[in-house]
Amino acid sequence: MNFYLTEEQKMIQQLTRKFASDKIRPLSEKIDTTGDIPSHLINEMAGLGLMGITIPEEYSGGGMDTVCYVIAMEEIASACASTSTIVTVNNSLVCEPIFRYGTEGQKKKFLTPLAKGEILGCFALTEAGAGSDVSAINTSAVKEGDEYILNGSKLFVSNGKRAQVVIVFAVTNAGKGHKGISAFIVEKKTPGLSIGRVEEKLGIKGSETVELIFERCRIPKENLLRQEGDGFKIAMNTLDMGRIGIAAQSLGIAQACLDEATKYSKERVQFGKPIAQLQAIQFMIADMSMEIEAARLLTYRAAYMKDKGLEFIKETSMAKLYASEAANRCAYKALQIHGGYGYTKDFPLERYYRDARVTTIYEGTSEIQRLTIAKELLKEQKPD
Ligand code: COS
Repeated sequence: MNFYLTEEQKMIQQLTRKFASDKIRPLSEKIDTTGDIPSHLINEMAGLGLMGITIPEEYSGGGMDTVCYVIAMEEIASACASTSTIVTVNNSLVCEPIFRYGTEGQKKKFLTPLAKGEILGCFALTEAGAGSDVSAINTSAVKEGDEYILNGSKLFVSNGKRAQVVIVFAVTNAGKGHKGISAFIVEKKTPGLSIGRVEEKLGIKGSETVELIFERCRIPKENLLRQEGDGFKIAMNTLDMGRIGIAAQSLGIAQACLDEATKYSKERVQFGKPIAQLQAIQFMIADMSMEIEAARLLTYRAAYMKDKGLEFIKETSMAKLYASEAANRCAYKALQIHGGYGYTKDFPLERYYRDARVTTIYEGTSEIQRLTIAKELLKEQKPD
């Protein structure tokens, strides 16, 4: 066992830390207030190979491992959680399933421009009546000749406005429960596909969250991912990778909270001395730091296991669950250390507090992660 980063991992850490500090952090407040991430920032991230980090170079990806992806996500999220949402969705939820399940033709047509960051993708699974319960989706795909006709609507689609490609999950065989769901690569320009409601949210305001409506959208049969009926498994396996990304995002937010809290506690004088000298503040800082390290170890382990081709469902759920809840606790404590100032927009704490909140919800709530961990654990136990 070794806890050291490889040369490549150190290189991506230095690169993304500098980029986050020079280019992303100065824009983060504006991104939050305007609800928009400037396209030049996305183009610069694409230029650094951050939109398809783990995708092999032959498809114009970064050709790096999942640990590198986690490191990059952590650095970007510590500067701006909204920006890291665009990165994680494109990497984990779009490039990854096309790489794993796509045909050579699908990879050439969609994966290469997505991994290059020339176009962006989004992931459309959730519906009004199907959030945690994925098999309850209603969007339908009916085969007609060489096409599938898609009807229905999807909710809470991150990056759904600016994406040009959508991974859509739809029912192709209603009698078969989760085995009747299929996955499609859908081009945004497809006639019949429109953007519905744009959500007003508490946090992650720079990454738009929208409803996508499909009205008799004709999808060529070549855009089916793998086989009919494979959609549920594709969604689950994709979310396993996605949850590593959200764990890393949570880690980044938590680290930003700790960094701000330590800095402020050394500057803020009360009772004649910096509050960092008060034991009540020290205890909060110590707890935050310990939780971040524990979350980091869980997250890096899940990424490492994925890279080694090991089963990592339980580990990714543990990483996502722990890191997201730790990020919320860290945001609470860091804001508390800032007192009244933390509650104002003069400091970034209130943004971190708002941005952290969604991490225990999207890509599977904390309750779904607990369910998944328990199911996997119970499966592992051999009968006497
Ligand atoms: N990774 C891989 N496979 C998984 C999996 C995971 N995380 N979770 C479940 N599966 C597999 C099961 O092993 C089972 O396989 P078999 O058909 O071969 O037996 C199959 O999927 C069905 O699993 P299960 O019987 O547990 O299905 P349920 O409908 O009871 O529950 C949950 C599935 C709740 C775990 C799933 O729907 C889920 O993860 N929901 C959360 C969805 C989510 O994250 N939404 C956010 C949307 S993206 S913003």
